[in-house]
Amino acid sequence: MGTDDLRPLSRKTVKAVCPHDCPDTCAMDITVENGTAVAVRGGDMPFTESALCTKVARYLDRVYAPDRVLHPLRRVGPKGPGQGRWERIGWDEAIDTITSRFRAIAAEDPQGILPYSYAGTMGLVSYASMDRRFFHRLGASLLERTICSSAGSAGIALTLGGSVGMDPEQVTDAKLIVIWGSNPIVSNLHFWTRCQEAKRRGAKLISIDPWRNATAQKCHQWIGIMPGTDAAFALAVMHVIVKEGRHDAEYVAKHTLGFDALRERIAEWPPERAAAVCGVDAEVIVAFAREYASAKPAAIRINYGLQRHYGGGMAVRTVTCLPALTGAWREPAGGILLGTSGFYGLDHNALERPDLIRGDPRKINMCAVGDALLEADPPVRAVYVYNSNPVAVAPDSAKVAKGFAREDLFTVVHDVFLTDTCDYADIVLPATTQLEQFDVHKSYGHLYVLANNPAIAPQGESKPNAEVFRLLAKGMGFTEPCFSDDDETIARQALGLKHPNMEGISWDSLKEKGWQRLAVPQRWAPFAEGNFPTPSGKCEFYSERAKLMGLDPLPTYTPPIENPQSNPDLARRYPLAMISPPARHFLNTTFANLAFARAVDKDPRLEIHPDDATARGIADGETVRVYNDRGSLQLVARVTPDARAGVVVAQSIWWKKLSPDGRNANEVTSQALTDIGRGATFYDCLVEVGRAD
Ligand SMILES: Nc1nc2c(c(=O)[nH]1)N[C@H]1C(S)=C(S)[C@@H](COP(=O)(O)OP(=O)(O)OC[C@H]3O[C@@H](n4cnc5c(=O)[nH]c(N)nc54)[C@H](O)[C@@H]3O)O[C@H]1N2
Ligand SMILES: Nc1nc2c(c(=O)[nH]1)N[C@H]1C(S)=C(S)[C@@H](COP(=O)(O)OP(=O)(O)OC[C@H]3O[C@@H](n4cnc5c(=O)[nH]c(N)nc54)[C@H](O)[C@@H]3O)O[C@H]1N2
Ligand code: SF4
Ligand SMILES: [Mo]
Repeated sequence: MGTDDLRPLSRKTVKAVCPHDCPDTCAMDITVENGTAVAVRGGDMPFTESALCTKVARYLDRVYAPDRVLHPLRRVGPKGPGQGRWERIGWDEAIDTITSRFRAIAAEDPQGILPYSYAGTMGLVSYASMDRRFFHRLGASLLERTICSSAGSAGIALTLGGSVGMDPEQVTDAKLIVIWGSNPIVSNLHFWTRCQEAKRRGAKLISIDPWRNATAQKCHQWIGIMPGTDAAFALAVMHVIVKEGRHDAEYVAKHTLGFDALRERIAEWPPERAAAVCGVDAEVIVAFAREYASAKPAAIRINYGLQRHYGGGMAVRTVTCLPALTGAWREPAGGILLGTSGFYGLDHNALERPDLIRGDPRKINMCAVGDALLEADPPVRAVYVYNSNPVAVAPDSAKVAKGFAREDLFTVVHDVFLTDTCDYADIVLPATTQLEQFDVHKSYGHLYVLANNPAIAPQGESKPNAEVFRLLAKGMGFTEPCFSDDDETIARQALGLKHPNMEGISWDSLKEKGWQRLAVPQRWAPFAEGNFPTPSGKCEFYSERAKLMGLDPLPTYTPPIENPQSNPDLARRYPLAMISPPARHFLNTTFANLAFARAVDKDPRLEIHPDDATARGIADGETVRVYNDRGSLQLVARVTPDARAGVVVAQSIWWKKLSPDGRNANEVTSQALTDIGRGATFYDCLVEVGRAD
């Protein structure tokens, strides 16, 4: 028996938060025994209902993974996958190496330095605080963080005024739930449990999605539309509703702007026209319109899947008009939800200190990082990657990898694991996991604020993001007091704003309680009486701001860049529309390296409709090649009508180096940006598929 076993058992439960990029932002209770985390459970926060999803229930596999990066590393071999040979170095040497390179570049032009980060952790401290201060003060290029939600956010802002919507907790009382471009069993589990409760109480569930995903399989109806055609569908639905006088004339008159103009626009969209665009029967559109207008309350859950197309911003703007037309906003269980983040009043200026920005740095769009690394002028000379894995997640991956492979580029990656991006790093820094750091969280899928308390000591020599930026700031000689703020001070600053929804919420109360609901009513119908955060205070069918942005001021259909209508020649060569939505046991590329997650999915697959498979002589289980002008990858075919005809589905996001041919779906996706919000167009992607031989 070792001496450790004779110690009295110290056992505690720590209130934490799931850090991942997921709308549920769950509360977690961590059981710690003698300094080791032994159990992770769902916390008592109402939205979480004490249950975590299967992947985060295995969070300790991540925390205690034997292949975690635990020390700073310096690359001693050539750049690229399979090449990396690492040499352990100390933190002092790592910080010195980075700051001396940054100093030399900054002396000529600090815009040569590019931060690259996204949502590896969503905590306000780790996501955007000390890091932003550091790069602002440095005068580095500014990164447009648009890889996920910016098109939808910009689209919904035109119609509703911000990232606001119905309270997802109320959906249990809905009579109709439309799950539109969303797969909540995979990506919004705790919303789905509420949909199931509504179903038990008699609600009808309809999925509108090109893919009969896990959720659609459990809905009463699946409407399998072609990718990128949602706006056409919604315009025809509005056409039917207004033509048949099924709209809520009183709500429309009081709380919307531009109904007459909208009426003219939707007159152009009889169901037959939309049916041809969307690839569904006109009768399906008519029946849906009647059902949607008559069900009370009717809830729509849209997710970000439907805005990953060129017309994605306008699609979200257009779909979002529906609940005002039918007055669905009158009830707490009615309306539409894309995200809730606009309800929070957090002090992002205090967190990020945009006032520190030196000069007028250029902006680089993260979705086009491949082109930026290869073509930007003046060139990008150093990249600092944290909270992200661009070599695997950014589109047009061959260009991204080629950019990162540049011998003259100095690359730092701060991560928990040796990701695909680390293969190109000069210096790798070890990151803590959520169990090893302080943080404070908002959510984009509910209405609570949560505190994350550290449960265990940092593993190895790992450090949280903010700590590394404090060291870098010191190394650069930045003397502004904000560079000495500790993590709790930063959390306190985040909550320092006077905002009606934040009343009674402070860092101290939060740290103690673990979570607090925003100061809004329990049964809340935010727009029952209008009060939209638009300039007019109304739901804007007509948008002056859209006009000023050079856009159509009315809802409209903007087709994908890659489809038969916009590019018939391309569509002849590459007739299949490929989408690559989230896989259940991965979170983007996070978890995709862990044995439990890989055991479920085994090989990366391509779901293809039997008609499309037969036409190409492809049998179920065969290895296929997916290709277009940007690149190609190998996948295993799953022949299934769950992918609608004309559409192929490659669930994502796999690590490239853990895939059979070292490639993932982003080999074929495009760097083109959306109509509004300069977002990514991952699902605006035509391909051809053939047998691998
Ligand atoms: N398990 C798991 N959860 C995740 C993630 C993950 O990778 N795995 N990723 C997280 C992230 S970063 C995000 S942004 C969120 C939300 O991420 P989303 O990308 O919204 O993901 P889903 O909710 O899976 O829903 C996307 C759905 O949109 C469909 N779709 C694609 N194109 C269209 C279209 O043009 N029209 C319509 N109607 N549907 C379309 C897809 O087939 C899919 O079913 O999920 C988060 N949660
Ligand atoms: N083909 C295709 N591509 C896609 C998508 C798709 O649907 N299809 N979805 C897109 C979307 S919606 C998104 S949001 C992006 C996601 O892109 P990313 O935000 O890059 O997501 P991840 O791949 O999960 O990478 C996050 C990395 O951050 C690391 N990390 C976690 N916590 C910390 C921390 O505290 N500190 C540091 N330094 N690192 C940490 C993780 O280990 C992980 O390697 O991908 C996009 N790419
Ligand atoms: S990934 Fe989402 S559902 Fe899973 S524990 Fe985290 S917040 Fe909850
Ligand atoms: Mo995302």
